[in-house]
Amino acid sequence: MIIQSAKYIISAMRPDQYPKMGLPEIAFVGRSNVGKSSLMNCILNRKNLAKTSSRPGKTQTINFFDINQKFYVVDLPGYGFAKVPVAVKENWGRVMTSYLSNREPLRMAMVLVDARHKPTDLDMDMLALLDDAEVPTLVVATKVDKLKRTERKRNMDRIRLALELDEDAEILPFSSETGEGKKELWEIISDFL
Ligand SMILES: Nc1nc2c(ncn2[C@@H]2O[C@H](COP(=O)(O)OP(=O)(O)O)[C@@H](O)[C@H]2O)c(=O)[nH]1
Ligand SMILES: [Mg+2]
Repeated sequence: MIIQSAKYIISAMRPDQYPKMGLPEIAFVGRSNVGKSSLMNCILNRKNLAKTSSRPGKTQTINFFDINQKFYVVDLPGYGFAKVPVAVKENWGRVMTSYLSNREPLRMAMVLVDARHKPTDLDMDMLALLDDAEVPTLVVATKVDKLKRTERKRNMDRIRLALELDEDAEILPFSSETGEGKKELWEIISDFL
């Protein structure tokens, strides 16, 4: 994918603020600190379009980016950050659920999990929600540069098992440090646009 333009459009808190252009949308979800902003910056060839931060739990809105005036990349709030008050968490949950289950232009969701760790119940809940909403998903294992070659297969198997994925379901290894997986990710996104 050649990125001719990547433009921040809006941080939406309510459905009436979502773009009304009708362009197809690709959403990115995952736990706080999983590397979502880094991945988005990496695949869009931008240093700081999606704000990266070592302080998790910062993105509380649904952020839309216009790519090539052809589609939107959608950054959803990271989940599972302990230090957020329950009321705020519940609101994020509602915001996310409403977007993911009712958004007509949504073509696909990338579910990011940290390649080093076993996925959690929250990741399972997210996959179940997407499954119910009949949104196609791809599990992306982030930060693979932190794994030794020998750990790779073991960790991918662990993710597959924990998320109850089919044996032939793809898990895409990704690193924003090395760019590994970037080309493959774009190929998959292009197929769904
Ligand atoms: N080694 C390595 N670190 C990463 C990678 N992606 C993100 N990080 C680091 O993980 C932390 C969280 O990244 P960020 O993109 O802000 O996560 P987000 O909360 O999911 O948006 C930051 O310190 C990043 O530098 C990666 O592919 N490899
Ligand atoms: Mg982020």
